[in-house]
Order: sequence, then C-alpha cells, then structure tokens
Amino acid sequence: EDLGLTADGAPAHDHGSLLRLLGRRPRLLLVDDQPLNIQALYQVFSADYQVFMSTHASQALALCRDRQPDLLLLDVEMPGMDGYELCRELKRSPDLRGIPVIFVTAHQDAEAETRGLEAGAVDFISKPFNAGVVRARVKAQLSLKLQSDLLRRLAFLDGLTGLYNRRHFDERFELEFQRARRTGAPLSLVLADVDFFKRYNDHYGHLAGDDCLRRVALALKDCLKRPGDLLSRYGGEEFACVLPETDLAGALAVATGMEQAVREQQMAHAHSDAGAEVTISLGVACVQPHAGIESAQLITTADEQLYRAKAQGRARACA
Ligand code: GH3
Ligand code: MG
Ligand code: MG
Ligand code: MG
Ligand code: MG
Repeated sequence: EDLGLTADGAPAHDHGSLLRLLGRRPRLLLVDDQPLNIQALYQVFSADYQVFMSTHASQALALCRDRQPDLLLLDVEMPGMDGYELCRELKRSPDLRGIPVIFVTAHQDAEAETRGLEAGAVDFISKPFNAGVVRARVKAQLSLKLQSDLLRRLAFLDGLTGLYNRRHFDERFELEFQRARRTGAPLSLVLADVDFFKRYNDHYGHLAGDDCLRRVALALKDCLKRPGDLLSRYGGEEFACVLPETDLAGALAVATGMEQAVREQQMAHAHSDAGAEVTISLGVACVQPHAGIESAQLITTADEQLYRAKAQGRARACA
C-alpha cells in the first residue's frame, strides 16, 4: 500500500500524493456568511478540490455529516452560531471531530487566534490572505489528516491476513453487545480454529503456514453475507466472527458453511488426524443480551463449543 510517505517517513505534501492517498479529489467545506468571501476561497481551491459551501454554521454541521469533507475552512463572525461555536460542536461529535478546521477571518488579534485554536482548530489565517500560503497550509493539514486516518485504519487491521485484528474485535464486539442489549436482538459469535496447525507448520514450514492462514481468512470472508457481520483474526490460527441480529440456528448455518468452505480449499495437510486437507473447528454461541449477562460469557460459551468440536474429532461446528 502506498502510504504517501516520503523516503524518510515524513508525510508528503504534494498534491499528487494526497490524491493517491485518497483515491479521489479532497473535499473542502467553506463556511462563511459572506458569499463574496466564499467566492474568493472557491477560486483558490476549485481546480484541485471538490468544494462545498455554506453560509450558515448550523447548516454546515449537516453538510459535514452528509459530505464528509476532509477539511473545513471556517469564518469566525457569523450571525446565529459563530465559527468558534461550530468548531467546538464539531470537536464534540465523535464522528466529525476528525475533520480539521482552519479559521479564515478578518480578525488579526492574538486573542481571536487563541480562541480559535482552543476551540479545536489546527490553524488560523488572517485576511487579507495570500492564495499560495492558504493553499499550502490547507495541503499541509490535509496531509496530516490523511496520515492519521491511515494509521488509525492500520491500527485495526491484522498485517498477515488483512482482516480486522483483535483490538478491533474487542472494541466492536463490546459495541455490538451494548447495541443488542438496547434493541433486544440476538447476537451470535463464531470462533474458528485451524486443526492440527502446529503440525502443519512443523511439516510445511512457517511461511507455508502463513499462506495457509491467508487462504483460510479469505475462505471465511467469502462466507459472510451481511454488511454488519464482522470477521477478525482473534489470535494465531483463530478467527472470530460477530453476527449481529443472528440467532443460534443462523449462526450455526454460517459456521457450517465456513467449515465446508475451508475444507473445499483442499489445502493438503499430511499430518492432520481430521482428514487429508486443512480443516477448521468452530464453536458457536448466541445470546439475547439482557442485564446481568456480560459480553465475556458469549466468548466463554463459544470457546466451550469449540472445545467440544475439537473433542468430537474436529472439522465440524458445534453450538
Ligand atoms: P488443534 O487442532 O488442537 O487446534 O491443534 P493446533 O496444533 O492447531 O493448536 P496449537 O494451539 O497447539 O498450535 C497452534 C499453532 O499455530 C502454533 C503456532 O505456531 C501456529 N501459529 C500461530 N500464529 C501463526 C502465524 O501467524 N503463522 C504461522 N505460520 N503459524 C502460526
Ligand atoms: Mg463573517
Ligand atoms: Mg488455537
Ligand atoms: Mg488449532
Ligand atoms: Mg490447541
């Protein structure tokens, strides 16, 4: 993956690397109560950016949700909600606080600049501005924002398989559990473990073992049908699958499909007692979350069922 980093690891600020990182033109939201001010900024950015505009701070929040801008250029003085207030509101909102804010204002004084930065802005530009400087400052902040988005994404991915990692699982599993508790919908968990994988490594080598894990990951991924289903690498050769709004029968059907999908890969395993090919065992658990039940209990139950699948001869799913 092209991380848009220069050779020494510093973020690249040129427009080409921004485009490569995003895979599209960056989106810029201009908010100013004076249409003429918006027009001036529009002329600076319209060639390289996809530009959205608003003359009302209150409307700007909705625009942020709808258009997901990569950066916000914000006026200070506006009737109704002013720029400081909008900035603070944005930074309070978990899904919007990642959008960097740069103030562009007629204010020249240190107090105004301090207030702006304290409201959560990353930069403060006084008018009259120089188009080149504004462009460069926007680019620099955008580049930092994209780097941090990317690092956040990588922090939740498993490097070997490309699936979500354990950190992401822990976070999302807890969220799904809370959601199920609120809605009363069933929540299922499938734990999968590769059979006799130590012997696989011993016989074919660790690199082949890594390839095997990647293929298992792909096969498991193919078994998921709903956008809300969540597959992650739980540990070394173990995978976890969270299935929201799925009852035990539905989860067992998914798990059975997974077992079959991995077996059908027909990856030779000369030292498995469960067959001539690589197989997995799965444990399935489901809860109707209610007060008094902890998310950990779902994991414990799935683990017990996985153990049962192993004890019954592996290459199967138990619920
Ligand atoms: P069982 O059927 O009871 O699950 O037996 P097993 O051999 O699969 O279980 P065990 O827990 O004894 O061994 C798991 C093996 O998985 C040992 C470990 O070296 C291997 N493993 C864990 N992570 C990786 C990895 O990232 N790459 C490779 N190649 N092997 C891994
Ligand atoms: Mg104004
Ligand atoms: Mg294991
Ligand atoms: Mg195993
Ligand atoms: Mg084991």
